[in-house]
Amino acid sequence: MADVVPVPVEAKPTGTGYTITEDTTINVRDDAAVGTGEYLAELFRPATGYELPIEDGPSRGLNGGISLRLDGAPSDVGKQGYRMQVDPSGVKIRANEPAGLFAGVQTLRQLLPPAIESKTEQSVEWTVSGGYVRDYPRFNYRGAHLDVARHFFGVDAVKQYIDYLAQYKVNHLHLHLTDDQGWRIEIDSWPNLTDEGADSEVGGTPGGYYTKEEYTELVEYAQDRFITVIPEIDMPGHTGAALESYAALNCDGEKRPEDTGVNVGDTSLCIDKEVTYEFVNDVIREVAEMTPGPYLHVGGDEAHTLSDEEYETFMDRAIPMVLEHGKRPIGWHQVLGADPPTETIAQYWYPGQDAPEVAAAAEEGHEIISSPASRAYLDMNYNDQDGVGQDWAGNTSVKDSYTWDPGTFINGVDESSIMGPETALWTEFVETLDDIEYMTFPRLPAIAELGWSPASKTTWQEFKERLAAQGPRWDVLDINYYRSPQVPWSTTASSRRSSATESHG
Ligand code: IFG
Repeated sequence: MADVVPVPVEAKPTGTGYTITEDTTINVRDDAAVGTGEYLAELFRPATGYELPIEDGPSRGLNGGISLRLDGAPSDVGKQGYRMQVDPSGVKIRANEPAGLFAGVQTLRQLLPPAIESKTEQSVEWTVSGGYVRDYPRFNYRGAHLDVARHFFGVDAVKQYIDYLAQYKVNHLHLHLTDDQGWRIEIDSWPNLTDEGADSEVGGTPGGYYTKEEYTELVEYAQDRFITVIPEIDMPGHTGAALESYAALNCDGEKRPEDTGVNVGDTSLCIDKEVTYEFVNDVIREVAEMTPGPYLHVGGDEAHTLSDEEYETFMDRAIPMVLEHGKRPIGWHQVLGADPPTETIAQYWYPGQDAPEVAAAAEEGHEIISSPASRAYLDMNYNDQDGVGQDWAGNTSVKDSYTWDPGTFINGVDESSIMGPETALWTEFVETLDDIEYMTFPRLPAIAELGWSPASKTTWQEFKERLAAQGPRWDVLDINYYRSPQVPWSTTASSRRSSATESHG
């Protein structure tokens, strides 16, 4: 029970545990739990080599089994929590909702030896130590943002990222789909966005985009793991790819040249043109239609070419469109400058703890997602030697990413206004899945714990031991993680290939 990340609310070792054998069955009585049963079976079959049949009804197997049920959970574990009991008769996971069973499966996964992560059969005794776990999240929202505009990452890479999020109980994936360097989502009514605006990326390599079918494939893959996709169409700034694709969207009527650089803040849609709002409405409508989740992110950051009035004029028209198309708007916290409707969520991203405009907005009833660049921006380098990212918010060590509290970080914002933490991985200099893994591990599991576990149980001295115990799992999963000297990694961990580690100034 000792090494689970995120640390559970309550975990008590009891007597003898349970060993998974070739006779083990997975017992699922509720139809809504079958998907999680199948997920669990697919997770454990490769390394164990066992059939792990899924049966409905009480376990008929001789030596018990793993049972997932939607009754019998204490009400205080809520919609995302679970209760787990491990004893010689088997593993019992109980939850009020399927998401809770899924969280319990992630914990069970970590109670087995690291070899369980292997894709090939391992001769290991698959014993789960006896115990009782009662667990549920501190914040209902635990997010991870991925910038697929600066560098494009295809469906397989994003699915892999989704698997990493699921492993640590992160339940929202914010996809930064558009920026100066690329438009990554097909919009039928404005085809040039991807015909012209998707064929490059930072550095000039080919880029790419998601067709509507591919985007839907990602949404469904995430949903099967109880992860909600949040699409971001960054506006009115960070719109270079749209301005390159359609001359009409530019105030001067000229297409903007292709951008393969890393500047920020020098682009904007043309606030005074009616065609801009037709464009925005069409894009919001089509993105909303292909997004089952409740949120649509309008960006709103770094519109430095606009006056406050121009920015407010734009947001006063764009945000109601999000609401009209049935979604709840999110914006980077600059959106508050337009005094948007209270249901607009502000995503705080500056590095410091003082943000009076955010505190005032929280007072008025806005909810806040906490993504301070000094803690949660995974594109920040670990230190002056290691990382493929940036350092404008300072280097962010593993310890920096853990030793803060999303509930209290922003001065004057009460925890009750905080939806939860969200990591952000910007990809100006992050080019490969290896780079993504290097910047994400170990810092994403650290922040995932801050989002899930009780604040009273998140102490660095204790966490770093549990984090070290994750290393052998990441080795088996072949994750290219940064072996931070702050973490007492076990010596058995194999030597790691590291990513391009020159840091970018
Ligand atoms: N700020 C920009 C991003 C990206 C980032 C890199 C936000 C909201 C710096 N905006 O973060 O586009 O360039 O760390």
